[in-house]
Amino acid sequence: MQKILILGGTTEASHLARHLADCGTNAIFSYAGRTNAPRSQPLPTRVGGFGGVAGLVAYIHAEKITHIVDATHPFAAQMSQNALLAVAQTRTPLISFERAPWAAKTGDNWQHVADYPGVLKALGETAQRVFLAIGKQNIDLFATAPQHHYLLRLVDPPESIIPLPSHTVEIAAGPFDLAGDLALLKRHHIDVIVTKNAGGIGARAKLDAARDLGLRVIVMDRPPLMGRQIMQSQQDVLAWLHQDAAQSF
Ligand code: 3Y8
Ligand code: NAP
Repeated sequence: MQKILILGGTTEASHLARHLADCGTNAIFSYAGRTNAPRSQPLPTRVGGFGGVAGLVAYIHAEKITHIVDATHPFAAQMSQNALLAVAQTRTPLISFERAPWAAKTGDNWQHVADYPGVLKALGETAQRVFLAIGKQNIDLFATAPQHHYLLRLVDPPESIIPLPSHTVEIAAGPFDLAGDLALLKRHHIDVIVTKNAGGIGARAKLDAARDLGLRVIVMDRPPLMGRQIMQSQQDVLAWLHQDAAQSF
């Protein structure tokens, strides 16, 4: 009897959950519990960490999970790493459902960097108005560059002091659209955008808006994670689930 665990938190995970629910598939959706009110899912949902690799192994056994779809964000590297290590012990089939990285188009003014120090270097010394579109988990790294004004878009109101002398907070959860992000960039007189190369459709509006306004974009490349079987479309993931299920009977 197939029982699928979806490691979620992305637009693709939500779309997959909708499809599996509509098909009456036996599946569980999992959130880390990072945000106060995550989008409700049409599947039974668990919220919170598993407790590392050992916790995930125990969960797989306790819930009799037969397949795992890692549909977490490309920058959720720890979760993806833990899933790889857990299934090495449980021998549970695992697929990574990860959207393709964004690629610059004609008219884009992008600078690729590998990490946050690279972002700070690319920002330079001259004070600028920066749309720091990276969420809240790494804001404090920018306290070393207080000369800039930072626009922060957060899912929930910050619970602690933002260590940036000049900043504005906008509370919003995506997916975002072009009109909204164009208005945001104009309203805040943004000079440069900082983004992770998340890929997908939910966060790309700011890149299209940047192109329209001729703004520079600093793009953080994804953390490398070896040893995963990656699929970039829901169709391929469903085929993998159906084919593997057929084999397991
Ligand atoms: C808790 C679930 C869906 C999924 C929607 C996608 C799109 C909108 C765009 C900007 C960039 C950012 C951030 C972002 C986007 C989607 C997707 C995506 C980027 C929710 C969600 C959870 C999270 C966690 C949150 C992080 C933060 C990152 C904000 C729900 C809304 C910046 C990533 O406050 C915090 O601690 C937020 C933490 C991890 C990155 C960070 O480091 O701060 N996502 N985002 C998931 C969980 O608990 O397991 O609350 O409903 C999901 C989505 N966020 O179902 O429609 O698919 O990527 N999420 C980035 O891309 O850089 C915003 O503002 O332009
Ligand atoms: P992370 O750094 O890779 O993971 C940190 C810990 O959070 C994991 O070790 C695990 O805790 C727990 N965790 C992460 N994802 C989980 C899930 N789907 N279900 C249960 N536990 C989970 O993760 P992150 O970058 O903080 O991302 C957290 C969530 O936000 C994920 O669902 C991700 O898809 C979503 N998200 C992240 C980003 C981003 O920019 N990072 C963007 C959009 C959405 P234990 O070790 O205790 O099991």
